[in-house]
Amino acid sequence: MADTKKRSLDSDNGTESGPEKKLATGDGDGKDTKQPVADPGSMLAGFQTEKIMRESSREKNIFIHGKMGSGPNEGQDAVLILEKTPFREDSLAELFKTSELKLQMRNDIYSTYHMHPPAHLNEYFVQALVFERRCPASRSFSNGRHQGDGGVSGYGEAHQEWVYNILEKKAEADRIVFEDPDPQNGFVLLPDFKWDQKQLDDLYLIAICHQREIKSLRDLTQEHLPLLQNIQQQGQEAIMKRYSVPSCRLRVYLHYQPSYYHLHVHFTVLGYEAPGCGVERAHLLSDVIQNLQTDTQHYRTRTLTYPLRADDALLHKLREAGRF
Ligand code: G7M
Repeated sequence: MADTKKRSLDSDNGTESGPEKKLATGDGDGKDTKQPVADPGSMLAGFQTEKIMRESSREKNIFIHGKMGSGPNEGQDAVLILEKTPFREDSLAELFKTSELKLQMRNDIYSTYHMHPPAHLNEYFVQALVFERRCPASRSFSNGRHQGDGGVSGYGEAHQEWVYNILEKKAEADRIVFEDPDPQNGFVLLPDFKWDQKQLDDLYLIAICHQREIKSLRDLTQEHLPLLQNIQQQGQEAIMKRYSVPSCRLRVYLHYQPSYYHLHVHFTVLGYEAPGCGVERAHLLSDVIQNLQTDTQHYRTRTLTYPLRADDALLHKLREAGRF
C-alpha cells in the first residue's frame, strides 16, 4: 500500500487536513433537514436497555435493544449501536496534553495507565434505529447474544425506506459525493453511515443504483454489465477526486446476503477490515463483472454460500422448507 500514513478529515469544515480535499457534506454532520429530529442532545437520556444484542471487545462496539426515554419517541422500541471511534493523528498532541493519566502498574520498563481524555476527544459513534412499531429485531434477537460480523439483521427488508429517501433526496442529500442520474445505469454514491468521515483509515462509501427492480447479486445478468461497469468506474473516479484515494487502494464489493434488497455496492479502503468484507459475504465487483461476462446465468444458477446467525429469520425459513 503506497500511503499508510493516517490522514484526518477536518470535522468542522469537511476538508481533509491537507490541500483542498472537500467532503460532500454541507455542515458535516449529515443532518437531514427535511425530517423532524428530536433534540439530539437529550435523545438518549432515559434510554432503557432491555437486551444486549451483541458486544465485541475487539471491535469496540455494542448493540443494544431497548426503549426510548422521555421525548417525542418515548416508549418506542429502538436499537442503539455504540462504537468507539478510531484514533485521529491530528489530535494526539492535544490528547497527551489535556488527558488525565492514572498509573495502573509499573514493572521494570513496563507501565500501564488509564487515560481520561476531555469529552471532545472521547467520542462514540452512535447509530440509532427508532421503530414506530415493535422492533422486528427484538424478536429475532430474543435468544440473547450474537456472533458474526454483520449489523443488525431482521429489519432490513421491512425498513428499505431510507434507500428511497436517498434516491429521492429526502434524506442525506447534502452527503452525496457523486450522482449519475441515468435511470438505467445511474447511481448515487455517498458515505456509508458507519463512516464518521473524520479520517480516511476507515473510508466507507456505498453506491445505490437508481434502478429499483434489482434486488441483489442473484438478479444480475449480462444485461446489467453497463450498470456495474459504470458504478465501478465512476465510483472509483469520484472517490479519487474527492478523497485522493486511488482505485488500487479500494475494495469494491457486493454483499450476499445483503441487509436490504435494492442493489448497492460497497467501497472501502484496503487495510480497513469493514464488517462483512470477508470471503463469506463479500463478492468483489470485478469478479462479479467477469463471472457475468463468462456466463450470463452465473448468479442465477450457482450455489452461493453465506453465513446466517443462529436466530436469523431466513435460517428459520430455510429449516422450515427442509433445506437443512
Ligand atoms: O449488508 P448490506 O450490503 O445490505 O449493507 C448495507 C449498508 O448500508 C451497510 O454498510 C450500512 O451501514 C449502510 N446503511 C444502512 N442504513 C440504514 C444507512 C443509511 O440510512 N444511510 C447510509 N448512508 N448508509 C446506510
